[in-house]
Amino acid sequence: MARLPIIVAPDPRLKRKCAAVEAVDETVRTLMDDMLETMYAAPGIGLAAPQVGIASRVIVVDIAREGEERSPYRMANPEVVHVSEELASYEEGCLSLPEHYSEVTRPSEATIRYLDENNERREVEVEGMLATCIQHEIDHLDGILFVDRISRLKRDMIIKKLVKAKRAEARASD
Ligand code: GNR
Ligand code: NI
Repeated sequence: MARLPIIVAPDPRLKRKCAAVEAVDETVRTLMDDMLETMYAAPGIGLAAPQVGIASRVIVVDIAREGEERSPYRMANPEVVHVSEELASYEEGCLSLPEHYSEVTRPSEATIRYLDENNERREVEVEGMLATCIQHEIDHLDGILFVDRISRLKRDMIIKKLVKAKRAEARASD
């Protein structure tokens, strides 16, 4: 297993629409495991392939708390096939928008169809934090960040701060 560097916004690699995988083979399985290792180390509760520079429709999620037993999902080509009318708001964060958080409203329940690590077709019904997290990860596969779902004022403020932080870092490593 390997830990992969996580891309921080703004970056064009976070804005691409990712391609479906043809099948979950050994290469995709290794990517899923590397992404899980990267996510646990961060730490985070989800990670999408574009965040580690891979433009493929692969996500991993584990919302278990520290000390609880791990319960990872490995998903290829995840699709939202049904959402509830009911909405829920959560304070979201993103490893590609470090140290920025904002309330995002999304459907509170969703049905997700995907290929698992054995290339088997599966469907799960999810709710609560898990539903929020999976929708956040699927957004990444379409080049969408949580800041694209909040007010422009808040989005511009966050992006401005990230650009500033990148400039400061570039100067520091000169
Ligand atoms: O670690 C993460 N926490 C989180 C909190 C609320 C809603 C979504 C998330 S996902 C995020 C990790 C990440 O950036 N995944 O793409
Ligand atoms: Ni994210």
